[in-house]
This record gives sequence, structure tokens and C-alpha cells, in this order.
Amino acid sequence: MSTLSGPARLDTSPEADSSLQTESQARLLRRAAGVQALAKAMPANRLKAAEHGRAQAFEPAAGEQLATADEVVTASTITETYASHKVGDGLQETGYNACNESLDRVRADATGQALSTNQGVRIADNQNSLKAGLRGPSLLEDFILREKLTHFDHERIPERVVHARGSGAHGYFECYDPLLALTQAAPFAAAGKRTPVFVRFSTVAGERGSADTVRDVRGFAVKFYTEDGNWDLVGNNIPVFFIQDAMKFPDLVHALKPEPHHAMPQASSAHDTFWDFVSLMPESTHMLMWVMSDRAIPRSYRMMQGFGVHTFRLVNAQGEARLCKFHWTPVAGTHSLLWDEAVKIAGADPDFHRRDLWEAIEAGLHPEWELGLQVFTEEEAESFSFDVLDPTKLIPEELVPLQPVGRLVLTRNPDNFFAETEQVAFCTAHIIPGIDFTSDPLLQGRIHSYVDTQLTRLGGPNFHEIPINTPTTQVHNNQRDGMHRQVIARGRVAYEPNSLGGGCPFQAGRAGFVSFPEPVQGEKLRAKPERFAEHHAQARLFWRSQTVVEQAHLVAAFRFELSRVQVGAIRSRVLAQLACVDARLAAAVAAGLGMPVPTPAPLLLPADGPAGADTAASAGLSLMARPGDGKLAGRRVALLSHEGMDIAGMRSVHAALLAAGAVPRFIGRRLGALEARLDGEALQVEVTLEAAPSVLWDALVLPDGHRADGRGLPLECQPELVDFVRDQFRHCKPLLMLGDAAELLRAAGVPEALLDGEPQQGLFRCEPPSDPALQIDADSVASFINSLARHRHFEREKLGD
Ligand code: HDE
Repeated sequence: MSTLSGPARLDTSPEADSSLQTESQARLLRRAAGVQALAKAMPANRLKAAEHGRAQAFEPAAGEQLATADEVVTASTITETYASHKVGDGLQETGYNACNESLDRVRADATGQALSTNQGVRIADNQNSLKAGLRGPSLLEDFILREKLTHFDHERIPERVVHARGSGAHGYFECYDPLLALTQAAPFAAAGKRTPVFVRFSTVAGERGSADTVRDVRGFAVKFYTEDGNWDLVGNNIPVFFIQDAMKFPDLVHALKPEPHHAMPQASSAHDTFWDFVSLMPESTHMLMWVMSDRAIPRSYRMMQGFGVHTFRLVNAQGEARLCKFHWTPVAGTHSLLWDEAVKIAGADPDFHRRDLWEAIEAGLHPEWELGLQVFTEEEAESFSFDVLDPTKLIPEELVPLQPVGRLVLTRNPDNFFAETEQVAFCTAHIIPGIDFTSDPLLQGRIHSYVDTQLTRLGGPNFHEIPINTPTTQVHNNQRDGMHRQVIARGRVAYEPNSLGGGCPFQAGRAGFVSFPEPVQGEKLRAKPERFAEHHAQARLFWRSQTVVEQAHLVAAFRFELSRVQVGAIRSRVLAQLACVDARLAAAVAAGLGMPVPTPAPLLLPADGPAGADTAASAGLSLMARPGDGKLAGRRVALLSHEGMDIAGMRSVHAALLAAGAVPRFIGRRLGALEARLDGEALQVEVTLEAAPSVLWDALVLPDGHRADGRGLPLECQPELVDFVRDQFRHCKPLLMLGDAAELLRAAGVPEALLDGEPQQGLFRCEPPSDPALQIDADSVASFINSLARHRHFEREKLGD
């Protein structure tokens, strides 16, 4: 007791004055005795022996935990039962971390509340700084102004070095059937089990304020808050990557980002440094095919696939492992924009994808994906012509079919973009029992990089305590201190093993995360496996699996990007890579650039070597393979409205679209009521043509009625209307005419038949009922709705252009 204050023993003699023996002295002594007994019960570290030997890897021992019956015997302060409004009543459950409660613990609402400073002092005047006299200088002592400005000055944090632009939402993952034979991962434990998730979609290259619809890979990151801790599946909407080794990631990103001397171009790969790099990295060719395809300009986050990219490992409770690829398939189907549309949307609504996601969720149209697994053994992997550790390769579904295992549903928008979407920290190192890594050299580098980047971005090692990042399961360890620490850890024990804290927190042993004991052998060296040297077979597989329309878009995208490249030799080098993929592809791109097709690039593996693809074509690689559930959820339809139109007809189409789940809007030259012609009923125009130009709509309805607006100007003489219709048609969108709109269509250059003489698809005409009291032709409206569900009528495009 030489360093403890208080009495060394209680005086129990009859003559002792009990009033001098305070309750806390008694408690102090009781605890000293209890702690002594606790420490004595651990005469040695019994676990030490179990730290050694191979068996430890399979059956790690649980830590030793000593129970004490006396609640005074803790490693904490003796005074903790002192109660106040601030410190609480000290009666908190032992072994409990209050920071792991739901987000409600930090959700703030100001309804009915006055303004205050961050110290809780109520602010009398939020309009004026403190001045010496009405026209005098501001005073340094104005702590209210200074606090406000200081906080404002530091409001920004560094944006993500890649994937800076993104949008997130809450939801759940629901398991179809237990997968216990495959994995002990908590989300797959029982049929119908729901695990909360937070999902963030993103673009890669652009800065935080860049446009949503640029050509780019999209991030698809899912954080599962499981009872075994957080599991992050940090994937993309493309199943392969540009490079095979983490060593090349900074080079790739430096080549892709705006060029360092003049910081251009923003959010675009169409520039010299990107193509310089990738044309010297033939392993990028497969990913380039995906990025130049319409996958890189999705219509909506809700309409794109997601992939874990790397091969992961699933481990069951018996320690048996299988290899696995993760796939998210959108229930709404895979749909994309056209390039011309994407470029125009970037100006008309840079938040196009963010808005679409937010509005769908707010409207209760919960975006949904099905999770599918490709599960295979190490032996099966050996039989493939490519290496499953090579992230530039996918596994065709013909080789390993997709096994549907559950669904992801997004049901709730964040309360606050910064607190949740910006501060969420995804990390490939966040895995849980049942999931494990493979030695994919790209994945291995990522395991380091994601935690590391948060140290700068979120300001220190305690980013896991930011509410959106805290697991819903309990967190207890001996990590302490650091910037912005939130948890107030009780007591003096911050090490393990210990006896003073009864051994707690103790190592969990077999109940904790046990790494799969993958046999690893070999020399320490910097090189790649031989099979990584094949670079073109799966690029060819992708090309062959695309429809004619998709191939045409791919060629156009290569042409556009390379036409922005200023150094001819770089263009030529890309063509040499494409020539290794497919002669027709290379010739088409070369023709667009006015260049000859160069000699194919040298192959590292002989052409008669392993095919790399194991199949000639793979249907699932086409966007058209997944048209979706045919629902209109959130599809935007413009009902062009002008003075003198047949309002009743438009209203009935509006009602049918609403009933089908679409978002119909009356759009016109100006807002407000339209004068009614036939039924005398006024109709309100909700959106103006300039606020929401043609590209922001999935389909168009033209009304019946006067062919001129209120000013008497024929519709076909109004350039904005003509442009609107032309873009709808050019972007292959369905068009419904109530009555005759021949003049307007002619002015917009809409031909009556396709080039091959086939009738136009996606153009619907509906005769107005002879009696205005009758309903509009329901069949035509239904055909229009079906066509909208199908998304686009690509047969309108001049193929091969
Ligand atoms: Fe990332 N990546 N990445 N990445 N990545 C980041 O982490 C990195 C890679 C992906 O919504 C960063 O928190 C390295 C592949 C997504 O917050 C950073 C390598 C795939 C997101 C980082 C890769 C991805 C990121 C930037 C090669 C698809 C956004 C901010 C070894 C499977 C997550 C951050 C979100 C973000 C590093 C390659 C997907 C710097 C070193 C392959 C979806 O740590």
C-alpha cells in the first residue's frame, strides 16, 4: 500500500471512531484486497505455451478471464459511482462500449431549440459581430464570431485520392438460405437473416465536385455491420482491373488523374498520360474494353452490376475453404446512357446519379441487387487457362455458374452527407470470420492502403469511432489515445496479459478471427507468375460477347478518347494492342482516327498458348443480358405541355405512368397553369424546358391539340422543342404521340422508317378518342410503358458508324 492513499487497514477495534472511516476508505481497502486476490489467481501466463507451434494457427486458445464477484474489484477508479448529469450514474454495465449503440446516440435535431456555441452558450445575436461602437472595429474578444469562423475555416477535409465523388445509402442484406457448409460469415448464417449495410457508389478519377456521368469505372462499396464485426466488400461495377500488382497503382492513378502541369482534364481518361501508360501495360487491355463500353456510363447506380473483382476465400466453421468471386446483379437490370447523352447530362445535372439514387429511395422505390457467388476449389482453379489470382481476368459464368445467395436493398438515405457518406471509411482489410484473402497481389496491397489513407483523410487512427464506421458489435481492446478519441475507457489496464483487470479484454481464441492457414512456400522475389503474361484472350472474349450495338459504342468510345490524345505514337500503340484483340475492332478504331492499323503488339505468350478465356463467348458479359424486372421504378417521363393541348389525354397518360411507378412530369416553356382547350380544366406545368432538357428524361409524350403554342408559333418552328424531340429520338428513347405530331417529328429529323426499311420501333401513336369524355387508347399507352421498361430502341442507330 506504499503508493496508495488512504488507510492501510480498517480499524475494527471497538474504540475506533466509525465516523472517521468513510465509505470510500472501506471500498478502497476492499478493492485492494480483491485486486490482490485476482492477481494471485493468475500466478503465471498460462497461455504462453499455446503461442507456439503449428496447432496454434488452427485452434488459438482463448484468453484467460478471471471473474470477480465483487463489483468494486475492477481496474477502474474507485470514485466512479459518483453520479452527475454529465458523468452518468456510474452504473453502466461492465464489459460494455456505449459507442457501439445505433446511430441514434449521435443523431441531433434542432427543432424548438435556440442557437448555441459549441460550448452550449446560447447565442443572443447571430447577425452582428462585436464592435467597439456602431462603426468601430471588431473586437478580438468576440469568441462567438471567432468560434464560428474557425469552424468554418476547417470545414473541409481532404477528399479521397481516388473515388472522391460518391453517393451513399443505408439498407440491408438478406440471406436466402444458410451457407454454413461454405462459410461461417455471419450474414449468410440463416434464411431471411438481415444484416444492416451502408453502400457507397462512386466515380474514380474525378474530384469531389465533378459530374456523375463521366466515362469511368464506378465504385460499389458495401459495409456489412455484422455481429462478428464490420465486413467491407469494396468492389467496382467492372469485374476486372487495369493492373496486376499493387506496385503499379500510384502510376495508374497518376496517369489517369488530370495532368500535373496544368491540372486538366477533369474526370476524364481522354488524355495523353492515361493512354501512354495503358498502352505500355498490355495487361490493361481487358479492362480498357470494359471502360470503353457502355458499362462506364450507367443510366443509374441502381442499374449497374457490382463485383468484388479479386478472388476471395470462403471458410466454414470446420476450417474448410473454397475460392469465391462476388457479383451484385441489379433487379432493375443493367442499363446505360449514350455518350452524347452523358456529356450533355454532365452540364444539365452534374448530380444526375446522386439525385436518381436519393429520389428513388425517398420515393420508396428501394434499389435492389441480388448477390451471386461463383464458388470453386483450388483444384478447379488450376484447371482454368488463367490464374484466378490475376485481377485482370474474370471467370466466365459458363465455367463457374453464379449461385444466388441473397439480396441487397437500399431503404434509407443518410441524414447528413458529410457525417455519413464522406466520413465512411471502407477497407478491404475489414473482413470477418468466414471470409479470407487470397494472394492476389493487387488485393494484398489494398489491405494496407485503405487504413493508411484514412489516417490523412479522417485525421488520425480513431476514424473507426466516427459513428458511421463503428461496428454494431462491441469493441474492446487496449488501443488508446490519438487524435479525437471518443471512447472513455475505464481503468488502468491497457495491456494484455493482465491480472489487474481480471485478464480482460482477453483474446477470443477459436471464437475470434482465425486466418486460413494457406500453405505458402517459395523464394522471396519480385516477379509475376507465368500465366499472368497472357493479356488479350479475355479482352477478345468480351468483344465477342457484345451485341453489334455495344461493339459500335465501344469503337466510338475508343475513337473519341484517342482523338483527344495528342501524340500520334500513343494512338498507334493502343491500336497495336487492339490488333491483338480483334482485327475488326482495330480496323474500325483506326479508321475513325484516319490511321492505318499497325502491326499487332508483341505477345508475351505464344498465340497458340492458353486461350485465357476458356470459352468463345460469354452471354452474361453483354449489358443486354440483364434487362431487369421490367418495372419503371423511377424512370422519368416528360409530358410536353403547351397552350391549347388536349389536357384530358395527357392526364390519363400521366395517371397510367404514375401507376406503373414512373416519374411523369408536365414540362413546358414556362411554369404555371395552362389554359384548357377541350375540357376547360387547367393543368400546371411543373418543369421548364431549360431546367430539365431532353437528356434528363427517359421518354417523351407529345400531346394532341393545337400545333401551336399560345403565341401562335407552330411547334415545329420552336428550336428548343425540335431539339428536345431530336435528342429523345437520337438517344433511342420511346416516344408516345397523342394524335398527330408529324410536323414536329419531321422538323426534328425523325424518319418514318429505319434505314433498312423496317418500321420505327419505340414510336407510339394514339388516336385521341372521338368523344373527349372517353378514355385514351389503353393499349398504346401500355405498349409505350413496355417499351420504356425495355429502356432503349438501339435499332434506330446507324449501325457500324
Ligand atoms: Fe481502391 N482505393 N485501390 N480499388 N477503391 C480507395 O481508399 C487502392 C482498387 C475502390 O466509397 C482509397 O478510402 C489501391 C480495386 C472503391 O469510400 C485508396 C489499389 C478496386 C473505393 C484506394 C486499389 C477498388 C476505393 C481512396 C491497388 C475494385 C471507394 C479512399 C492495389 C475492386 C470506397 C479510400 C469508398 C478507394 C487504394 C485498387 C475499389 C487510396 C492501393 C481493384 C470502390 O485507399
